[in-house]
Amino acid sequence: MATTPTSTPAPKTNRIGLQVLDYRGGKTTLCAGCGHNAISERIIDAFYEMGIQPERVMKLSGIGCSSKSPAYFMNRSHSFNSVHGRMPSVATGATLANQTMLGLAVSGDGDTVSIGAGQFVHLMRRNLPLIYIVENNGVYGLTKGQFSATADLGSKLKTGVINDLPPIDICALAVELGATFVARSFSGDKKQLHALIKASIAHKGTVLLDVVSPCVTFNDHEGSTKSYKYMKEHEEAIHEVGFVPHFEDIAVDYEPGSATEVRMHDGSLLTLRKLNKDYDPTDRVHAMKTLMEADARGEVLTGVFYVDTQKKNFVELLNLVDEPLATLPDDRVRPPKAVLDKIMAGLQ
Ligand SMILES: Cc1ncc(C[n+]2csc(CCOP(=O)(O)OP(=O)(O)O)c2C)c(N)n1
Ligand code: SF4
Ligand SMILES: [Mg+2]
Repeated sequence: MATTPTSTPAPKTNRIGLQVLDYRGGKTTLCAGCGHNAISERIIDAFYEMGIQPERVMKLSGIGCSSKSPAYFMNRSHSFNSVHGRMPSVATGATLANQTMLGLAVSGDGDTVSIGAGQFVHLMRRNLPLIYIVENNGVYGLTKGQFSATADLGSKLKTGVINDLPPIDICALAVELGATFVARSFSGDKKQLHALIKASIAHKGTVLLDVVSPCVTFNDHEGSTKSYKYMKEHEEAIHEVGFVPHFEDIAVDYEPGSATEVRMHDGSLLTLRKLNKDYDPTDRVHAMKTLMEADARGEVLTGVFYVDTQKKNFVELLNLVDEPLATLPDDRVRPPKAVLDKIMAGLQ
């Protein structure tokens, strides 16, 4: 009897014809269940869905388990592991050398606000076009779990040591310093994190995404305030986030009157589902107050705290030429001899 030939369905592709496999990286060497692994998965999905050419992405990180994670996604992209806490200067240099690239920085709480605090604050105030994800577990996971500068007051290490210093709230710091898209999520909140990363890709200034990401080996025990259990009990979303890229049909699933829409630089819309009907993500003072009040209540607020799509970014401020500086020929980057001679003559 003749058999009917069966055709294998074509693999699913995104708007630039790539498969999700094209966005994957090496096999993770992080602990099974580490929150950082879940964040890598969300990065893969978001970049695939947004149809970003992997070769246009530069992955930047410092040192730590979190900073190792760029090896586990988008292995067709460019990548640079800097010295511990010094990634912001590498990111700044790379972005200025080639502004056509999309910078994706992944760092840890230690890398960002312990050893790296000095570099971090200047990065935030420059509003460099860059997505900066902090995989925040409150400890130095890679060096066996010492407290970082985001560890909560009174939280307990596996060894029984209690933290007696107040934490740095990375989101409040970023809002204060001038970042123009500041949000928090939780590594286990698939839907919210996915939407936030997609929205970040469309923003043209500094995105600071603080993602609470439990360290299952050194910070997931009773007494820790960055554990899965603690987060599940204390997480409060300020609004439901849905992101509608401009190249997809706008699927509306919100009740009129209960949503705030923020138009991104590239025309995309960020839809914020407000649970708290008064929350306005464009009000910087209100963002600071909201974060401080949540802190006083011991709550972990998630969602978009602050968005400013009007402020000039660092590349615009410097008024750079459109072509990447890295590929300009010598005669376009060096002052002509006549100009140098004139300067020299003026010094005599
Ligand atoms: C100059 C320098 N100081 C200290 C270290 C040791 N060190 C390596 S990673 C790390 C902390 C990493 O913590 P975090 O950024 O929170 O990443 P995690 O491992 O928790 O993801 C430290 C202190 C180092 N590598 N270099
Ligand atoms: S030590 Fe902690 S942060 Fe590092 S890979 Fe393991 S679970 Fe993740
Ligand atoms: Mg850490």
